[in-house]
Amino acid sequence: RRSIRCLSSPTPTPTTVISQDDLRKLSAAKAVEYVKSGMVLGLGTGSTASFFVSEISALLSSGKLRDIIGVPTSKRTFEHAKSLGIPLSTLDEHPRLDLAIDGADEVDPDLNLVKGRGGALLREKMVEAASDKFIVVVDETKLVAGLGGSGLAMPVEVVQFCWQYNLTRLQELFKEEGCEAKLRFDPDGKPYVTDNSNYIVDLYFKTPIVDANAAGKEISALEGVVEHGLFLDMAAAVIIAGKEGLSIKT
Ligand code: ABF
Repeated sequence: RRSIRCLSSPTPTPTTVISQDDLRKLSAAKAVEYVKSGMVLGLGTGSTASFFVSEISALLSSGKLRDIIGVPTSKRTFEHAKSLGIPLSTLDEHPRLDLAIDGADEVDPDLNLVKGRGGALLREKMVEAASDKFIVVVDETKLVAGLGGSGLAMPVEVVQFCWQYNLTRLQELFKEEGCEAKLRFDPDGKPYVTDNSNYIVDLYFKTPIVDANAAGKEISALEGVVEHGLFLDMAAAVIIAGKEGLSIKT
C-alpha cells in the first residue's frame, strides 16, 4: 500500500516565483538526507540528479559526509562528478550499491516510471537495479495517471544494426494503441547515439499503456532491443517537489 508524506515547504510570499529548477533543487536537497557516510551511491542523470551530485560534492567538501563512492549512470554524470572531485567507481568494482538517486520522466501512482528521455536508460537501469534502495527525485510535472500518458517519448534503446527493422517491429507491437515510433535525432540532424553506441527509438502513445508489465516484456523480447525506459517496481520512494511543498511517496 502506497503512502504519501507531506513535508513543509518554504513559505512562498505572493511575490515568490518558484521555477521548475527551484523545485528540482528542493527535491534533490531532500534526497541528500538519505545519504550516510561510507555509502556507495548510484548517481543519476538529468538536471534533478545533477543538483543532487552538486549537493553531495558540497557535503563532502564541508566534511559533513565522508567516504562516499559514486557510480555514475552516464558519461555526462561521470564528467560532472569527476569535475567536483567525487570519488567514482563502476559496477564492476562495486556490484552492490547502498543507494541510487535519479530523476524520472513520468511517475505513476504505483511509483512505476518512464525514464530515459535524457538517453541514459541502460546504465540507469543497471545501476539502479544493483542498488539496495532507489529513490526518485522529481518535480510535480512528472506525475501521470498512467505511464505513456504524458504524450511524450517512452524511449527504447536499440542496436544500430537494421534500426529501421527494430523501429517497425516496435511500432507494430503497439499498433492498436496508435503508438508512433520515431528514431531520436541530435540537434545537428544525426541519429542520437547513446553512451553504449546504440540508437534510441522513442515511442509515443496516444493513451496511457494499459499493462506496462506486459508491454515491457514484449519490448524486451524483440531481438535488437537493448533496454526500454519502463522502470517497474524499482523505486522505493519518490520525492516530489511541488508549488505546495515537498511530499514523499513510498
Ligand atoms: C534521467 O534524466 C532520466 O531517466 C530522465 O530521462 C531525465 C530526467 O531529467 P530531469 O531531472 O532533467 O527532468 O533521470
